[in-house]
Amino acid sequence: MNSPTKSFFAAHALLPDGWRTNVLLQWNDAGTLVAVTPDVRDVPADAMHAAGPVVPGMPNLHSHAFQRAMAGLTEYRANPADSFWSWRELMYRFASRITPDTLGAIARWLYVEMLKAGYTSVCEFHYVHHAADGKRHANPAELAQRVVDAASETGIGMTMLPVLYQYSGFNAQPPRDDQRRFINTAEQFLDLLSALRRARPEHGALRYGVAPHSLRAVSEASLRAVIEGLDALSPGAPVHIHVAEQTAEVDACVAALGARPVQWLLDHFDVSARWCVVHATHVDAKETRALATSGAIAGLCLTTEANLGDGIFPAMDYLDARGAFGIGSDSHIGVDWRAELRLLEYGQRLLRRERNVLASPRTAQVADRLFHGALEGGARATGRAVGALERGARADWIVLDAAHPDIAEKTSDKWLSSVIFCEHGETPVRDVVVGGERVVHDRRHRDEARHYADYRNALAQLLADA
Ligand code: NGQ
Ligand code: ZN
Repeated sequence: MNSPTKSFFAAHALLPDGWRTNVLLQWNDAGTLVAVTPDVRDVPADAMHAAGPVVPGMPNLHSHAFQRAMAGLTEYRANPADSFWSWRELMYRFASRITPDTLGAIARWLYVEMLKAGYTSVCEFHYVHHAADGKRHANPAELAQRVVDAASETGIGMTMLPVLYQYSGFNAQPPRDDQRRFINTAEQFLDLLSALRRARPEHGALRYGVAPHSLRAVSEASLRAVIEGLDALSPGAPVHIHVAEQTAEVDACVAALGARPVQWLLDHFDVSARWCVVHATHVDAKETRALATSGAIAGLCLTTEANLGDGIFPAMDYLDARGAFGIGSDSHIGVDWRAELRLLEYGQRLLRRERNVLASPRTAQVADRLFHGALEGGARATGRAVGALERGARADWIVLDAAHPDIAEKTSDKWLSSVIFCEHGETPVRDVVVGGERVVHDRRHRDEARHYADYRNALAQLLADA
């Protein structure tokens, strides 16, 4: 790769032990940090200099890339009881028009937006596999491969999680016609994953895992089979699953399996730190504590959960129980980790009519606690060495704009609070480096004009087909 230099000097950088000054970041050809040294006196002559405070890049642990192109198209009341489920009808209609070319163009633009926001890794929960009539592509992994290629073309780190989807509901209800694009048996699914891994092998910026869609969409046997199949390829790789996003799903799960979804999962699987339990919105007090203790990551997608009317995750109780969490932009109604973290706190404030609810006895500033928590949990959900500026981690970071009105004149202990809770004009994210390469400079992605033009063409085509 053609990094202009392999060392980077920051007057201020957020390291695992807090804000440090005069930090030298050094990385190798593979994009991995080989040294992170605070308080340096001698800065190499060829080191680049940061234009502002440096913080680790944020992992985005949940994305359905194609949904980016329908943001803003479902904000009207289409029927008397508009809900998640009626949104899903519109979403399926939109999904039915996606082609390999339009998917690639949407994903490239989405990843440009993510990078500009400071997301440096994404976990793609990818379930549109086949042609609209359900016919498999000559390469069964065609669509997933387009998404993987979009990540490498734009420069974002990726965890590709092909989705296993079998049924339309609990008790193995057959898929609907508009779900045919998603369907595989466990065996077909593992073939797809293997084909993809052969065509696009793992490297420092690419990892694979699996995503059984939800307890209503897969059987217990195939959930086991795909985890075993994954372990044969890549032991301990990430497993992501949607759970308990909607109360109707909880009720159906109780009726079919005799337990609430999170409880059932904890009782039947060895749920551990490799698991990312996406949403987990509807958990009772016992599930909240048990999920926290399991080490699994709660994949919170606050702006989407608000947009879809899912409900409010019991974040205070979960964090009190030391639960791990990360954030995802999911349906991409917005692509900004700052908004996700802010809403995580604001949901609790509105519910409890208090302020600074998610502070902890050790970390009085909510923003600091949430930022560090989302880095750590998000990183684990990626299964990649990201989320911290330390030796052995990927060289992924954000340079904030020192002159931004929410940062200027303040001391470093107020920067995260200001960046996360304030929203004034342009983003404070100025430059973004991924794997040691600067992909965003002065708020512009290196190829943004081209990817935007392609996105507009794709969107025009999808809307014309509507
Ligand atoms: C999805 N989206 O997989 O895209 C889901 C809706 C479903 C979100 N959960 C589809 N936000 O749950 O069946
Ligand atoms: Zn999702």
